[in-house]
Amino acid sequence: MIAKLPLTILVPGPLHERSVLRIDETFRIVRIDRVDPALLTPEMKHDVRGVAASGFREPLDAAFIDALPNLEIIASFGVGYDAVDAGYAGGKGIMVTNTPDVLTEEVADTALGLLINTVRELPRAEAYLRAGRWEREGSYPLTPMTLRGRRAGIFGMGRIGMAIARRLEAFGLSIAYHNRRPVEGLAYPYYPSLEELAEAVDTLISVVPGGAATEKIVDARIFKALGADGVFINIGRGSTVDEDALAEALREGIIRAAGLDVFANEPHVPQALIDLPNAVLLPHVASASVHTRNAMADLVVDNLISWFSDRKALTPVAETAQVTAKG
Ligand code: NAP
Ligand code: 8YV
Repeated sequence: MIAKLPLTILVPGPLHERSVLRIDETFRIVRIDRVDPALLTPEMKHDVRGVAASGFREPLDAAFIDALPNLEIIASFGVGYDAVDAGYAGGKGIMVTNTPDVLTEEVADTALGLLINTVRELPRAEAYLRAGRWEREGSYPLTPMTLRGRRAGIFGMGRIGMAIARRLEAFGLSIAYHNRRPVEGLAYPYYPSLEELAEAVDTLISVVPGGAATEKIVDARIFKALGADGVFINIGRGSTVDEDALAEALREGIIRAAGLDVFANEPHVPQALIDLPNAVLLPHVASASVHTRNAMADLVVDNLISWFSDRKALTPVAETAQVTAKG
């Protein structure tokens, strides 16, 4: 049992209940409804030393950071922290942490489930059974697609990309990848551009972070390169995909099928995608087990505790890796 620390942590907007409870046990917690500097009281502005937030949905930007002059650390829930201006925070000597590793295997499991559902049409086969069609009409039709002989391309061979690759190897698929830089010592074929990777494979699995560098990077050109037998799986971020181009590629047979866990404007999913029978759609559930979300929630709080007790963060993001605690 850790003694309560005389420090104020702000939770703007919704956060996993376990993080909230543990912050409340360990610190003085203050809450506002959303990430909005207009909601901060003068006391909050003065007292807040740490922020714990879901750093994916609501922009935690320069204006919000500047409104908290004594802020030392932003502990973000999730490995992706697209909405946190981590570069700005780092420039001001403010630490930003995320929740890597603890969700890697869960997300990779979901990626494989989504791939199999997409290729072998399992959600449609189940709907067929539940509608009584098996009894009335006979067997579900043979699926035109199979995993057998598929060539997988991983766009984003990082922690989760590697965990997906390990699973794909066990399933007997060949593997290639694209990152901005090749991973040292990794034997899988590397392609220096996404388009070249898409041309070389028939199953493209995207697990890159969101943000300006990847905005709509998976576009019509990439679907054309993937080709008519192509399957596109996105478990990374919806912002990386031109969704209009994807819907058109699926409708026109430019690619064969897609499995998507993430969308550009969640929780809204374009009707054009919902209408397509060759798209398998999940409501951003890749890490969403009680086990894994608890581990993520704990890591948010453990970062705060480590920062204020030992003056170091457990999982700093790249942009703030050089930030050190003052005093
Ligand atoms: P990671 O270890 O940092 O891996 C990211 C990979 O993407 C790296 O290999 C990186 O390589 C590559 N990359 C980054 N920017 C790129 C670009 N502009 N062009 C090409 N490659 C690029 O992160 P992770 O833990 O695997 O997580 C990856 C992402 O998955 C997260 O950021 C998050 O958005 C998403 N995610 C989604 C869910 C979900 O629920 N669906 C759950 C967890 C994570 P280089 O730096 O060499 O380019
Ligand atoms: C969570 C995620 O769904 O970690 C990420 O980057 O996308 C997911 O694990 C998300 O953080 C929930 O807010």
